Amino acid sequence: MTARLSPDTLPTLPQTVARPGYDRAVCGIGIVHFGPGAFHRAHQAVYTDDALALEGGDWTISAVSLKNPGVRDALVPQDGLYTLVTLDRAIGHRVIGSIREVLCAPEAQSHVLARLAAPATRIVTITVTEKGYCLTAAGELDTTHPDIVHDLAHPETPVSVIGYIVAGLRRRRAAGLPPYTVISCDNMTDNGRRLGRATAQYAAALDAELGAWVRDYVAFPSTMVDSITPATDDALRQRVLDVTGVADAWPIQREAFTQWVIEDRFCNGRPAWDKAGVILTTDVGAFGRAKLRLLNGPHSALAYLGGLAGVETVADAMTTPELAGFLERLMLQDVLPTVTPPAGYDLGVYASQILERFRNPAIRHLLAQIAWDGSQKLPYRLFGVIEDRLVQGLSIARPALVVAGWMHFVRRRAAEGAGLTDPLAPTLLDIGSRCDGTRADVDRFLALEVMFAPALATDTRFRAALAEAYARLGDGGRDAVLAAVAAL
Ligand code: CS2
Repeated sequence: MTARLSPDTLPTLPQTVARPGYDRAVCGIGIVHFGPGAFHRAHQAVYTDDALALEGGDWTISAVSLKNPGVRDALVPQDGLYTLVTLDRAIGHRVIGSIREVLCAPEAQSHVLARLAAPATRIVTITVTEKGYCLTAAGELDTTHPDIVHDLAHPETPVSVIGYIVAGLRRRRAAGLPPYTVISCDNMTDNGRRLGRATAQYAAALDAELGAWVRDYVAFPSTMVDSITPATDDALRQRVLDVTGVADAWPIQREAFTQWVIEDRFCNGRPAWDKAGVILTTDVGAFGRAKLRLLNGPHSALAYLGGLAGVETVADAMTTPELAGFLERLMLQDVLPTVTPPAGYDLGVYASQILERFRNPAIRHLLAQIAWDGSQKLPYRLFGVIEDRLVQGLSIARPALVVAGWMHFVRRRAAEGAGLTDPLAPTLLDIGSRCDGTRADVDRFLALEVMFAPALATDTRFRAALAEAYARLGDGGRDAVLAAVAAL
């Protein structure tokens, strides 16, 4: 039988596979992470692994899933170890050791709450994707969200990430302990500010004094996170087995490029992340907007327009001349003028590096994966570009084609009876099934208030551009889509 990756089998790995450069047994847990999916394990856990190797300290991670036991089931038998494969011209293999505990919250609630309340816990990091924050289109806490309704009624047995953060802070305050820094690592503009406001709002709804304490003493730095991380597949599992000689139930793959910018605002210490390549700065906003608009927006453009054209991966879309040309024009002509460069940045160089990363032939990044959760992602990635261009009286034909592409995508999924991975799936599929290919379809989608804030949904230029773009895409089939992108 093939041996499993574990502390016992680590010494048997070939020398070409890097391993944790510190004694895992002596580094205590100092970070609780919510949402240990592929991105966390490709990104923050790796920076922390580097920081531990450089400076040690009690900064290992307790990784907490809010719903599914999958990560716990895969990683507990491996004592939290997993393999990271970096895909570039040269392929790198490395075992990451920074995760020391893996919990599934619904089955370990008191353990999670005790971990949050422990004096040694000084940072909470989060990757729960946009939908996990339970915010309205205006960025406020959505107090009608079922998870928030539940948590406000049962604050000691929460289900939402904000519910957990506050339950932990409440215990710490009662025990006279300092709070932890809470770090959102999801792709949202001003993620820290949004999370801080929503958390304080939730805490105040439970107890006004607690709300004030959260506002005054808890740090919520904003961040920009970046590293393209395709979902794990069987080919990766096989590669890891072939290279390392041991089985890893859940290895992770990502591109070699990685970036993490954190607003330098911590209320209870931090690991030596700066020495591990993290940029600490006073203004993350410019980095976040540049990345969301120049990388994630174009990613979504490929996901919907490329997906409708029957293209499977980002790299394949980049070798389809009509799509690649459209993408470049979208980035350089539409998005770039709306972005203020972070200090010392040349946005032209930044954009061409992103295009180069999209072309990486070593990565099979499925467009279908990026297409998930469109109702949550598009507002952060694209609507700001549209709003800024409208203010300046500039054309929005190309960004509108992306939104119209998403509408055709939803319509097609509904027509095919295929599901949709999106928290609004039932509503979206219902709209999609009522679509008849006319301008009225656009109105049906625009009525979705949780996605389209009123100011945008009622803007006549936006409505007209969308209607035109929707018509341009015709039946949403390959020929019509390629002709539409080539014409703009
Ligand atoms: C992608 C991102 O799936 C998606 O929506 O746009 O996950 C993207 O790959 C990362 O943000 C890159 O840092």
